[in-house]
Amino acid sequence: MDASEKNDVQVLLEQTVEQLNGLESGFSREISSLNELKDRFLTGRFHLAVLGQFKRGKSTLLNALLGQAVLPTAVVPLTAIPTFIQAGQEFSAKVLFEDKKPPAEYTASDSNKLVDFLLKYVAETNNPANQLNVRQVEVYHPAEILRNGVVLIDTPGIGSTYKHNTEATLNFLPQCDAAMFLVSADPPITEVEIEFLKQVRRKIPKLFFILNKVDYLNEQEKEEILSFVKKVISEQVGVEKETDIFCVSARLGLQARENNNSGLWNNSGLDKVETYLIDFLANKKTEALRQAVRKKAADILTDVLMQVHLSVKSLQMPLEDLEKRLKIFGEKLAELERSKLSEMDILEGDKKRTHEFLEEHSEQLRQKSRTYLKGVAEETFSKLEPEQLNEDTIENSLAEAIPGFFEHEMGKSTEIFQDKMRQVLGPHRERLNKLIGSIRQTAAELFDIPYQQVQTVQDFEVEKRPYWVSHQWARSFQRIPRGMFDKLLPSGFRKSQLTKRAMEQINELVTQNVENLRWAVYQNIDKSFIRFRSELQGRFEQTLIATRGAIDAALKKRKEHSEQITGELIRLDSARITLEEIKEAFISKNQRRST
Ligand SMILES: Nc1nc2c(ncn2[C@@H]2O[C@H](COP(=O)(O)OP(=O)(O)OP(=O)(O)O)[C@@H](O)[C@H]2O)c(=O)[nH]1
Ligand SMILES: [Mg+2]
Repeated sequence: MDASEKNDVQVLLEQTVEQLNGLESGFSREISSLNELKDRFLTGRFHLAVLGQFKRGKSTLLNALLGQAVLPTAVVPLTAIPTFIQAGQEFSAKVLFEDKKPPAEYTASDSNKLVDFLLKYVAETNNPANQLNVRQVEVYHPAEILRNGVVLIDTPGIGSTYKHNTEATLNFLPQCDAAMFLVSADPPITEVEIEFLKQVRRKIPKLFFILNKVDYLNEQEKEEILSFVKKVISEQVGVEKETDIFCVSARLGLQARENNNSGLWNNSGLDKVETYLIDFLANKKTEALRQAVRKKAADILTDVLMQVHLSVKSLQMPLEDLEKRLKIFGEKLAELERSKLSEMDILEGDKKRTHEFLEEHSEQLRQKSRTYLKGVAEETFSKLEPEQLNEDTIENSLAEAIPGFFEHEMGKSTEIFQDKMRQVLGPHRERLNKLIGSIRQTAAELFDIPYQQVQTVQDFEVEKRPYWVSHQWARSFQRIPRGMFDKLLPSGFRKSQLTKRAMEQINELVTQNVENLRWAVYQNIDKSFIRFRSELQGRFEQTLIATRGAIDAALKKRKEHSEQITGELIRLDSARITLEEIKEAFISKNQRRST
């Protein structure tokens, strides 16, 4: 898609708004929807993540693409919180927290200080297991590559000893639109990466492969590693054999950008990655968004045109005839209103049933967690000598296991409930479409105007904001019922006392953590139902305005100012013709309007 075509959609949207502003029928709702569409079209967010095992050079690669060292890098596993990098006029960063704490903000042009600022929050060493309760980290940067509305995401490496980092990244995958998957030479590719890649492929629609750190290798070694990696990912993961793998040195790339050395930039291999990404982001991404916007705008116009059509007809028709038809329409609407109410009742019932399902799910999870954590405690018991055993050793082993286990369960539960909500709300949405369709159809038949069904573009409805949540899991024993004289007890008795107390503590930890998880899911369920309910109400009312509202308004005009009707009719009909043309232009794929 070239610039003129991109412009085209924008121009069409602006023309539509201009036309609607010229009509007196109060299209304010449609005008704000069209402006919102334009806004989303121009800023269209796209989440492109960098994924890979720890220490493959993910943060360094992003720094090279940005042109300076902004993200912290190190020789030890480092990035612990996904960082969202998006376009901004100036350099800045913002850290949001889970609790009520106000965001921490950074604005200054010194990139070294920005690195220091980010280090405090995103590094595992400074914020172990996300003790600071960071919800999200956002960096704003003026780099060229971010201009097209892309959000680059630096993710925690998988497979390090910090299990919760792996889990957090896995849970985050469904929100990525595309990803760069990074491997490097030493070692070429590991079992952990293969397993990770399998999951990534299932969840992310578009993947690029990058072999980093090629500065370590001579030409022959590079070729050997490249063919080895290709063989492994095609045989074990099912990636097509012909898939390109970019060979780069992120370190040289960063040096090149910092020293303005274009020869070195080309040698680093990153020139090709950059060109590819810019091209991909400009075409594929905007194209998908453009299609969705065109479709959505055409749907809005269908609604508007129906309203204009109805107004024209109502103004032309003999008054008596108009009143008769309006009465029939009113009766039909009362019937549809009843269907809407019973739809609301079913929706309420479905909400209750979904909550019950959540209660069952939580109970199963409590049992599963108890079994798992008891297993962890028993393993600790069996590994240690009786004199090494105490509450602290058991508490530590549980504290290590808990975040990974519950992050994983959180991810699984989220997916289960997303599916559940799709299952539950899908039939409601279908019935709602039918209901709205029958209001329109009735009006169209009664007033003898063309009828067109509107299909909502559902995927695009969901507003996309980068979001990542790191949950806080209870990991330490609540009360400390340490037996003061434990040391003096015979070892068999001491062990049984300790086991008893440990099991009590495990029950307590399970209750707390499952409750955290249950509450988060409960709120998501409620939000989805509330959103759907207001969508149902909103679309129903909007359709009433577009049909009955238009006829009522015409009737009123007929009675009050019959002398102005001819002028109004001419205006409406000419707007109708222009709007039909614009709608055609939105629908026809390769249409280019000259303005
Ligand atoms: N030789 C060489 N070293 C590199 C290259 N890219 C990154 N490194 C080094 O590899 C180490 C890890 O780099 P990072 O960018 O922190 O790696 P990461 O994948 O973000 O690591 P985590 O955040 O811990 O997952 C650092 O010491 C980098 O300097 C490269 O192209 N060549
Ligand atoms: Mg990193």
